[in-house]
Amino acid sequence: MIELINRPISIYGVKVRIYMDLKSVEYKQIPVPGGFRTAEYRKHVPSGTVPAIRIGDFVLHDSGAIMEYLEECFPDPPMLPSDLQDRAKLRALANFHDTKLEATIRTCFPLFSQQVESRAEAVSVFDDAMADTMDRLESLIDPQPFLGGAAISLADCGYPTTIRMGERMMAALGVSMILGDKTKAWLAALEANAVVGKYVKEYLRTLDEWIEEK
Ligand SMILES: N[C@@H](CCC(=O)N[C@@H](CS)C(=O)NCC(=O)O)C(=O)O
Repeated sequence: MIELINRPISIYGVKVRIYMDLKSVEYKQIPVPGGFRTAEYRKHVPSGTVPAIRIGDFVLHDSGAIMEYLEECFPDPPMLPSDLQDRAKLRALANFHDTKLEATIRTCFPLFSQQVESRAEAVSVFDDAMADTMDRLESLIDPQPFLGGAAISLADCGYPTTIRMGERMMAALGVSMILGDKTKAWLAALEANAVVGKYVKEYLRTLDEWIEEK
């Protein structure tokens, strides 16, 4: 049995869960052994990050590596195309989620949990960074209606929840996310999928509770 070590607030955890459910991969979600950011957890998962999977003695962190590993274990239905250049393009799009979109959204977390000296200025810097990131995303994608064509691919899985999370956090800070037309149509197609729609709704409830606590 695959154990998925996860926390409900982890956007990377939701990405892996969407992927696993779309593939019908069986797994059991378990809480972080020893607790999040503890020395105990790092004995189990040295990177200290969630999500991670455990299959017997085999432990793997990093959502992208986990999905690539599972894609090789469970090739059907394929969630990466067979053409090498198409595969490479989709991997680059999947990485843009982690290295640019989520990375930009992450910069606003301190605005929720710490006293920031010049709050209005910090929000404005964040707002500009998000506009730039969303503009890059709009130029990068050509959804048909998904990133790899008619079926949801591995590269699609991270985006719907993260975009909605960014939108919610920006609204809580008094600014708005600007979505391009291609991004809007792609998001609508993703959210129309029952698995994706369910996870996005569930995640936004968890996020609202988190924002409320801050
Ligand atoms: N690239 C990693 C990022 C995972 C990540 O940053 N997870 C956050 C929670 S959403 C985390 O575990 N942070 C704890 C830490 O870095 O100490 C992935 O794709 O799994």
